[in-house]
Amino acid sequence: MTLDNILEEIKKAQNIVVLTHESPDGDAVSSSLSVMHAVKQLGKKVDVIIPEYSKDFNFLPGAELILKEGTIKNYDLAISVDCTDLKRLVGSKEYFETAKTTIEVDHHSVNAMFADYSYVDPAAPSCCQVLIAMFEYYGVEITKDLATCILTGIITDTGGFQWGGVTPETFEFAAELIRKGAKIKEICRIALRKKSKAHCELEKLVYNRLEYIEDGKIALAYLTLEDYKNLNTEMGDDEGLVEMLRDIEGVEVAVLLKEKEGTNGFKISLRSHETVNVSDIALLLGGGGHRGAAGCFIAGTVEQAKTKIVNAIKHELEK
Ligand SMILES: [Mn+2]
Repeated sequence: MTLDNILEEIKKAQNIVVLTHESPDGDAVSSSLSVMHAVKQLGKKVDVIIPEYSKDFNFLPGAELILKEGTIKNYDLAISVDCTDLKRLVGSKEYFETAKTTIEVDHHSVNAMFADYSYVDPAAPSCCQVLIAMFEYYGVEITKDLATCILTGIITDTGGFQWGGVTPETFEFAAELIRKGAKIKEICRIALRKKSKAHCELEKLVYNRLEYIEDGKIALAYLTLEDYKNLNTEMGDDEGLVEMLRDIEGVEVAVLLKEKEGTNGFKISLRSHETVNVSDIALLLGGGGHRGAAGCFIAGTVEQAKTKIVNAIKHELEK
């Protein structure tokens, strides 16, 4: 069984590296640190490499150990978490490619199964929930630090137990994590609700540029590199903006176009209430994600990107 093979590989390895996707969210950073805490219990040397992430996650136990680069070149074992395919391991891909053995743990329904051992549970609402189920199977001790990381991943990827995929099991895991010492109030305050001032300024811009298309079924806004520069933004400042558009009355698909540095194009974030499958729209344009949350990249000017994404959404709405 894959789970047994994974444990065997972890036990065999001397040097382990943990990697996650680019623009890491709360689940990505939390999953990485959760694996680190668990693997350390087995007496292993483990590096967590995340080239860039929001400083908001620095409250997570162990965050001070996150590295920008590896301490060695060829790890015995590379573990990727919360990542759908190799090309999303931006900045850390080389460590995955040069490792002797590779493992991936994920919860995205579209996953490239790119490791020697892929353990993917698309029914789980966060990668951290897949991990806690694994850790229970392995008999890993859930310390307060580990509990804090896992609960943060579950809370951030479910918007505080609100989004799709949350099951009674999610609450059972959460109850157990709180019993082990995770502080839900603190996690929600820091990882879920806290907004930077730059975020509020971006929010203003998004509301100013908000366009309703198709009788208000599509809500669309964009942000340019200049906006980000003018506001001196940091990574994570634009978190939650596309969800804000999704929650407007009558909106079925929310779209936020974010100009991406060095690409001459836009990163497109799509959200829905899951009645429209935005993952299908993103897939058509070379991206991916979940039924209610997905993304892709479109090259060109803001007008060109807008036309392309709106046409793809219209096509999906007509289905
Ligand atoms: Mn996730």
